[in-house]
Amino acid sequence: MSLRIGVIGTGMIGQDHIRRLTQVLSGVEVVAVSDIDLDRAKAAAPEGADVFDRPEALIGADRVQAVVICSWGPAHEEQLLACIAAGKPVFCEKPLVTSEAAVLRVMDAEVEFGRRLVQVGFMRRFDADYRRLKAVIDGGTLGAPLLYHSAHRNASVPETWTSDMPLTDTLVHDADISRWLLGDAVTGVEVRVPRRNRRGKDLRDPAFVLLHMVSGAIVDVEISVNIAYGYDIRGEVSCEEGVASLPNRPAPVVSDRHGIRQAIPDDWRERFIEAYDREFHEWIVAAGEGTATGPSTWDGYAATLVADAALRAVDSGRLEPVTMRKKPPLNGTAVSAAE
Ligand code: NAD
Ligand code: ISE
Repeated sequence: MSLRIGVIGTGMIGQDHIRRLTQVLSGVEVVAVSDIDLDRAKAAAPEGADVFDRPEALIGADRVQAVVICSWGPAHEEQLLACIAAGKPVFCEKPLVTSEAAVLRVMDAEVEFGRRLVQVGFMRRFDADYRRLKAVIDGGTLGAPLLYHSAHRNASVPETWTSDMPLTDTLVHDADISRWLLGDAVTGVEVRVPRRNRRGKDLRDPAFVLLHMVSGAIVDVEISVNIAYGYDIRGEVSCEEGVASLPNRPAPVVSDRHGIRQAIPDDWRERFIEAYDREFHEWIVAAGEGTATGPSTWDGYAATLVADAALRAVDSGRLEPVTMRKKPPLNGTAVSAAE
């Protein structure tokens, strides 16, 4: 029997996830969609799916067994709380929510419900290259990780982007993958904003972020959201006895009379296509059992605290501390003993 799901938010990633849920993965059926832009929801709805103008109506519908949230970050809290109140498993795109106060409300609601229901869309953890990189670090042959260099480059972002979003919407991926990759926790954040990219208009772009980890390791992150040439994600970990890196691009190397080159993806849809497929495959299995797997509310909480600290660090110019509360056992396996 297929898992019957409803999708809230039918913009760029909502449409891409509907495609994978209807054309790539099995054991799942999209039976409902909702968007504040009703025409967009109607256009994205698979045949036979109900279209709701209110997300709460979709969440409450008997036909809907589990929910996928792809609306804007500030809308996530209300929709997550409604899913938890209805006892329905929910996959929520990152950022889980956009403030510490909101994430604590979601975490408390899930704990009170008594079972994991929420999975956050940190798809990098499902990417084969990141998994192989983590296996090398965890294998210990290079010694302890000391530095992690993370480059997160987007060709462009929509006109609607606000100045905080490179830190609240983009940096959260690097915050999460750093904790997961290094098995460590973030204890403080610094941000430097160098000469701005003129293509980014009023955006704080690029941003250079330092994450101080509990072990003493340091992560540097380049956030560029208007770099024109493509979507380029890089990562290199310097350890005590060697260095391990993501392959530059998992794409064929082409040699011809113009030289030697490798294609660069346009955006996240192409670069992480297999990772999204895998994260949803695992989510569908867990949601079918009435629960969630992978990145949890706790991981969403950790990333939210880093984004909040980064915003404070922009204003203060100082190292801003990150202090996490004690982890409730329910919220998934901790990535580090430091949490
Ligand atoms: P988008 O603007 O293309 O689409 C968002 C859609 O949500 C729009 O159609 C909008 O009308 C709708 N919406 C907004 N508020 C709503 C509400 N209260 N109720 C119902 N619908 C609402 O944006 P997007 O790029 O598709 O991003 C959506 C979410 O997915 C964001 O949280 C973003 O950070 C995340 N995202 C994640 C990844 C990833 O790699 N994991 C990639 C892209 C986007
Ligand atoms: C987008 O929302 C994503 O999550 C992408 O993975 C990220 O690279 C991009 O910067 C965000 O805008």
